[in-house]
Amino acid sequence: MFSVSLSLFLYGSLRQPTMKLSDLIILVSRLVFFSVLWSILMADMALSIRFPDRISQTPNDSPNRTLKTATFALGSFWRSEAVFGCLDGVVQTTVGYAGGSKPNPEYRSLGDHAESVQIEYDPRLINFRQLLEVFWSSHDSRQVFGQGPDVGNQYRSIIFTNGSEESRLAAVSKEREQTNSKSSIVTTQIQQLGTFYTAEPEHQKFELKQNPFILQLIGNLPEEELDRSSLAAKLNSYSAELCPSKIQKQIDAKINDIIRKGWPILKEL
Ligand code: MHO
Repeated sequence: MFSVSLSLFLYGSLRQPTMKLSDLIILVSRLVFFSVLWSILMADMALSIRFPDRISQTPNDSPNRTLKTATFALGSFWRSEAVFGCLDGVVQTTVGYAGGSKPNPEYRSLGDHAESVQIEYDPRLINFRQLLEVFWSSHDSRQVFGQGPDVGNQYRSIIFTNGSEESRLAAVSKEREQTNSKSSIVTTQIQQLGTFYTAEPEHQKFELKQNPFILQLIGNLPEEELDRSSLAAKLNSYSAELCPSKIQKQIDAKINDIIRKGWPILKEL
């Protein structure tokens, strides 16, 4: 395409039998113009070939990073999921049942399990210690047999651990919490994670599902994608107004921007 237009231009100029100085100047400027264009084109191609990884990737797409999981129980899992979903470094959140012995628990018959949230996170961006801080500051670990208005054993407070280092960190943080709580007893249990039973689909991203407008804004993802999506995890927190206020405002602005411009789909934040 490029060569064809260049030939036509040059042919147009050379075709005239007698060439005046002004024609020569025009011809030379055309040549310069096309050489510059050609160099830009070549440089661009060379760069794209040399650096294919310059194509921007969200952390979610990167195949080789190692993710870790952490599991907590801190009351209703609808809220627990929203507590963690907005944190930087949290990639995915899932609600389920853990901490008991009943096989295959269900929402209406969860036996001795506790409503829990499992968090998949990138340890380069957030660590277990920081997740523990969020855990302690997001519920009342001294409340007996329930959390907030919810009464029952299924709402008890638990830190589930994977291995001895996490158990140590959990114990240290609990001692600190107990010291700060003075006379009232911190009820939180610390236990090695056994089986985590994923809860029914209607409990996943529950807060987001109360917000059909945002669901539509992200393209009415099928359940499976919604469960895996870090964008959905963030917007689940946003819908529960549990993102840090700065992020809450940023998301407000982004959504307003989309509404104003009429772009149909929110892909990333
Ligand atoms: N207070 C909540 C508890 C829900 S939960 C997932 C309710 O509306 O019933 O246990």
